[in-house]
Amino acid sequence: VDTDNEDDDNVLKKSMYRTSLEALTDVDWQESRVLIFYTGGTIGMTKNTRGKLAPNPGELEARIRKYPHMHDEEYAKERFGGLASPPLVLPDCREKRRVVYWVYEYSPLLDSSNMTMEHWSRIGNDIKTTYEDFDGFVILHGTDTLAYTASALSFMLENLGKPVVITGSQIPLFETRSDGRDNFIGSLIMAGCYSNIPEVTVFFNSKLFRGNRTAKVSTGRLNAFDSPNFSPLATAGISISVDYRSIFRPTALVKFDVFSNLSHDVALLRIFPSISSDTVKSFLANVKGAVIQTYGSGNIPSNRMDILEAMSNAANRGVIIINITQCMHGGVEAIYETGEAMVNAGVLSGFDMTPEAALAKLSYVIGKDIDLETKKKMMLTSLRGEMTVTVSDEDGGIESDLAVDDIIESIGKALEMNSAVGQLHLQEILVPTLFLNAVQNSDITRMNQLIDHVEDLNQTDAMGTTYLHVAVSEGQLEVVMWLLQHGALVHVKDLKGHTPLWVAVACELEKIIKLLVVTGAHLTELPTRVGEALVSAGAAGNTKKISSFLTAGVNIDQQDNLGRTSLHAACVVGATEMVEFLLGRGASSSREDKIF
Ligand code: ASN
Repeated sequence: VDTDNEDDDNVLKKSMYRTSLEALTDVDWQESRVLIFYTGGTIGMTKNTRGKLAPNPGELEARIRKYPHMHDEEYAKERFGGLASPPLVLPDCREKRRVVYWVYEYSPLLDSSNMTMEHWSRIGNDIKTTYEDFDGFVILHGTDTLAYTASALSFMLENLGKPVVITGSQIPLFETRSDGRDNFIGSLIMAGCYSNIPEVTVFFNSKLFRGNRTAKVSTGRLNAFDSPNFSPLATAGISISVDYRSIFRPTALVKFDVFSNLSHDVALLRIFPSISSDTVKSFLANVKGAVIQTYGSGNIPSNRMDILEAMSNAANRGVIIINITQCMHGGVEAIYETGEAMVNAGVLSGFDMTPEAALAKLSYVIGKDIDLETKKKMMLTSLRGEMTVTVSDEDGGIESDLAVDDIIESIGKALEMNSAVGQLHLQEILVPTLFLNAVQNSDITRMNQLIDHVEDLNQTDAMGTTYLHVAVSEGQLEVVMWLLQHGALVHVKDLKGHTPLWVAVACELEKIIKLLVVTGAHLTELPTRVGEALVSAGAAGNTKKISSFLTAGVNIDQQDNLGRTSLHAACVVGATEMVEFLLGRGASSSREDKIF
């Protein structure tokens, strides 16, 4: 991304990538667009004259262009040959879409040890600015504080519907032996080709982790990151295998937004044998939120009334105290008396959160303008899949739906597929078919019965169509709402590049369009393509179609590639009513086309 021509106040502007974005012509459905934020870290460093690793501003993009593993120059020339600063293109990697990507370099580039909460806000706000223009985002980041950034962004990016993948490396990208290339390429693939993983994730050493579950576990190994309490979301072997059942998806009917008013008044204290009262007291005196790392499953010495009193006093003053374990694996459980004392002192369980996630969550929750009780409730709720909330046995487990199990079992028997593997395979085939049928028939009862068996609610068929595309094309508002509330994503495109919103506009479904827009949907078609559709609606006198486009957020004066607007078209055919309608909705009568 060319930043030189701006009145460089170090702020990301759409104009930096717009020209090349708009150069993507009709065939853009075969491509996905990813924006890389290069914040610094070893991945882009080179050795300076003193032999020390340091970032080198302005170098990364130019060097990537020379590496055929990371950039397909031939493809780029053919597609973007005429552009002054063409985007980069990932060579073909056996995925359905080609990843076209842009690099936005931060200034200054940072070793991640120098990063602060302000940098998280900057990244968050940059994602907000560019959110509608890209299918996914990659953040190149130093590894030292990467798990903190990943945790913080997972909370700050509210109702995220697109992939945000953070990566870095142990050895710089351009060294002959480097983990950087695999991490870089893997992250681009995940951000560009897996729009059904709408989470803040970390891609490192062939694994995709939920960001707020990660920790840096090694200074020297290439598997520098782990997610001790949560299995990877995806693993890149010969092919990429995704555990769709674990994906966290937004279910609220609201738009994506970024919350960046984080509180700085949080801190972490690790209990150790014979820790002094004064240490605990002075620590708690200076914070609004405290994470206490205790022994084992959440224990402190039960005879240390001084510590418990200090905590209880702080909790009464309104300090939110979270108990997490010092162990690398596992979490806080109320099984020992020594742990119960903490609960009685008003300390909340952080379950199996990592220290990074606990601190980031506290800082996010405390920054909110809500009352203390709601803040505490939020701390005890898994907001982004950051912790496993253990439910006591009395509440019972999830009961499997016998009706569905029975159907699968009896079909299995009829087909003589009696092994467990055979049954599982059958389930993988049958459940999507049964669910699709329920969606098509607006059978919400059936959908409710099947949902726990559905592996990926955003799964696509051979045409790239999702359940949401289908429900929209059937015009069933209730089914669309049900799907959105269960995690269906508004941004997944079919193989023609259309999102469910385009389908809703094409079918002129006003209420569904409104619902999708409220949930953050936006048209992704080229503006001139939208212009064409407006022109033909204008010529056909189809006011309903024009209204649908307007509800979907389209500018009434949008021109096609010949510069025509719907008003031009209506005038040419003498559709008086349409002309009145358009003028009444604010159409401009002074747009010039390129024809006359
Ligand atoms: N010190 C570096 C950083 O965090 C470490 C790395 O990226 N591997 O920026």
